[in-house]
This record gives sequence, C-alpha cells and structure tokens, in this order.
Amino acid sequence: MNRRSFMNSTVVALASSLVHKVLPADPYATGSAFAPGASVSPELNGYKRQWWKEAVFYEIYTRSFQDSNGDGIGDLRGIAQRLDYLKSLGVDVLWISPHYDSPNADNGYDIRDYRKVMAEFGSMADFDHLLAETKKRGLKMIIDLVVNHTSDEHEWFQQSRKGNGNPYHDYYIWRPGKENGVPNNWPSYFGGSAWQQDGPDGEYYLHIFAKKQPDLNWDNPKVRAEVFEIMRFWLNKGIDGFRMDVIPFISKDPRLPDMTPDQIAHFDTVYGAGPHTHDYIQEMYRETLAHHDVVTVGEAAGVTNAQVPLFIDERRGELNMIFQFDAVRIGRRQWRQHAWKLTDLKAIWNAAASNPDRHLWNTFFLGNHDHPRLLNKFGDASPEHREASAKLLATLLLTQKGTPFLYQGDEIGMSNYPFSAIGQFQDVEVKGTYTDQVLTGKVSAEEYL
Ligand SMILES: [Ca+2]
Repeated sequence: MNRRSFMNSTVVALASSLVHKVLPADPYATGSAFAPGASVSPELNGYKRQWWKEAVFYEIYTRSFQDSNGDGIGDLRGIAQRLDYLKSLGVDVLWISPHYDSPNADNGYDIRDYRKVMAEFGSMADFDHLLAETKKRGLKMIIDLVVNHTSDEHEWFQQSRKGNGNPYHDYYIWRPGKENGVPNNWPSYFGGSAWQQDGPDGEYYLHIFAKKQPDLNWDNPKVRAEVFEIMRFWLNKGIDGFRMDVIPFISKDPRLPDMTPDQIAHFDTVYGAGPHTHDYIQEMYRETLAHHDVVTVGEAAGVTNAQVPLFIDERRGELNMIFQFDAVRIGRRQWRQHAWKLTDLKAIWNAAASNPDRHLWNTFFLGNHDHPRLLNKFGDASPEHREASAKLLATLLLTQKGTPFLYQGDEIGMSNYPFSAIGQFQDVEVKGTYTDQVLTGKVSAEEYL
C-alpha cells in the first residue's frame, strides 16, 4: 500500500519544494564542511557545531518503501533506486529499519544473525551497493541497532536454552520460578508475563517484548564484547551511525524485584531505569563510537525529562540524541486514542525546547513506523484539507529547534491505511492487545480497530 501510494502520488512536489524553501542548499548539511581543516566556526549560538545538528533525517521502513524485484516486499535495491529522489527532497541522512536476518516475529526487530542481511531485503552485496550509492550522492546512512534482545532463533539463544553449563547460558537472563510460577511480576510490552519457561532446567527467561525476543544479559561482559564487535563490523563498512532500539532497557536490576502496582502502571519507566545503563552506554561509546565520526540516536522508551541529560549531555560520552514520545503519543493511553488539546502539545514541546543547556540537542518528529500517520494524528486527511495540512505539518517539522526526522511518505502527504479487519495487521503488539482486549470480550472488534 505504502509503495503504490508512493509511486502514484500526485503531490510529490508539495513537500519537496517546501523542504528546499526551508532548507536552501547548505554546505554544512552533508558534513563535508566539517572535514579536518575546513574553516567552519566550531560554535553557533553557543552550541558546538555537528553535522547531525544541521541535517534532515528520513526514516525508511524498508519493507514498505520500494520493491525492486516484484515480490511485493520493499528491499535495499529499491532504496538505492530512490536515492536521487531523496536527495532532491533535501534529505541528508537515511535511517533504515532493521535489515538483518530475522524470522520477523517483530518485523526485523528480532535478529537472528547480526552479520547477515534479511533475504527478503537482498544480500550483503546489495547493502554495500546501497551504502556506496548513498555516499556517492553526499548522503549519509544510519542503521538500526537492536541489542536489548535477539531473536530466540539466534545461535546464542539456541545454545543458551540448552541449560546451565552451556557457555552461552548466561548470554540471557534466566531465573528459576517461584512457588506461584514466574520469577517476578514483570509484564511484557506485548501482553502477559515477561517470563517464559524453557530449557531442561525448568528455568524462565526474560523477554520484555515478545516470547521470541529474549533479553540479552548485558551484565555478562562477553555479551557486551559481542555487541561491540557487531557494531565495529558495520562501522568498518562506513555506516554513519545507529538508531538504537529501546537502548535504556539494556540494564536490569539483578535482584529482579516485583513491581508495585504503581510501577506496573508505568512499567516502561522501571525498565528504563536499570542500575548500569549509563555504564554500559559509556563503555559502548569508548569501545566503538568514539573512534568514528558517527551519530547515535536512542529510542528513549521509559526515560523521563529529568533523565534525558544522562543519555545525551555531550560531555558524558554516551549518545548524541534521543527520541522522546510524549508528543507523538499525546492522548494515547495504552492502545486507545483520547482527545487532546493543542495547548497540551505546545506544553510538551516547550518543555523540551526550553532547556537552556548548550550541551544537549533535541530531535523533532511527529511520527515513525510505530505510530499513525502524522496527517491523521495531527492534521486533516480529508481530500479537502490534505495538501494544506501536510504542508503545514512539514513546515512545523522543519522549523523547530532540534534535528527533524521525517517518516517515509510524509513528504507526499500519505495518510493511514483504512484497516477493517485484524487479519490485515502484521504487528505483534496490535495482535497481542487484540487478544487481551477483544478476544476476552473487554471491547468489541469494531471499537478496537
Ligand atoms: Ca522485493
């Protein structure tokens, strides 16, 4: 659907021209002016200049972007075919969704092999070709790093589940059950307990997300070394950085205490406040990122405003930017969308933008692959107002303080697909919540959809 709309759209020009008006050709935007010896002021308005602070990022959800071989699935060759178009929009940096080998229990966010390309998306040669073509045009490309968990089909987990004594057992978080079953009351994002019994010892493994996404044990130094080696593998290919999936969750309290009812209501903030998160991110920075001119943006699930500087203060050597979701999730409670006021939205943005600290830098975005189309959420998708609404939102996106992240298709005013049945969804969270809410009779199928 996305792909066809992309091809057939008649309003490609709308945001394209807009981007150029808002962002005239800027010698700083592609980073070339930051090469050693370039005569660029090191500061602007008190901020240290960095290429990624002056760039427009564009997220590509590969599966639904551009199919190059007619199998109906977007792929890396398809992205390469569209690079001139992306360049013409004024985009500087592409972020591509996970391209790794995966059984796709969670659309690629469950990785089976970190050094192999998902067969549906192409081959390693296709990845190298895409990266080379990107660089040829002065564009940059960042990739998704999904290392809070792996797929249960990853070789490490296949070994780990063989039980105590296997050298990979401690790559994951295993605990014996209690009298009542699971080791504690931690919930999974996708419904039910975060524990699953497995293996010959009757132990349970932790999965904050799906059962097929066991959480890695970052307290094991071997795990950290493996992750850093994976990062080096891709950095050495010349990628320009990483978007880090649920990175605040990598450290867990090893005592694994039960959550209070209040904590369970906001369990993401518990998962986002592990005791060694910052130690591990700083170690990652020292071991890998510090040796390359790259950008990092962390998905700040469960991070409060007060905790933001811990992740991105440039003096700490952790991440460059994070995504916070207060604005894109405004009015959302669990899966339900409630009414919200413009003043509420402004208050969220004001809170983020008013931070006077010159050592912090924000992202600005209105949607991504996990959220409804910005046109439906924040604008008016009716034929009468669609174009004006899309232009207005693009203007908003591209004129705020912070690095803008566009989602594919926003520049042509794409709107939500009119889903009418649960069978049309291929999303583990949508299906899990449907099971929790509809199949138990709490709400009707019509209301849920
Ligand atoms: Ca394809």
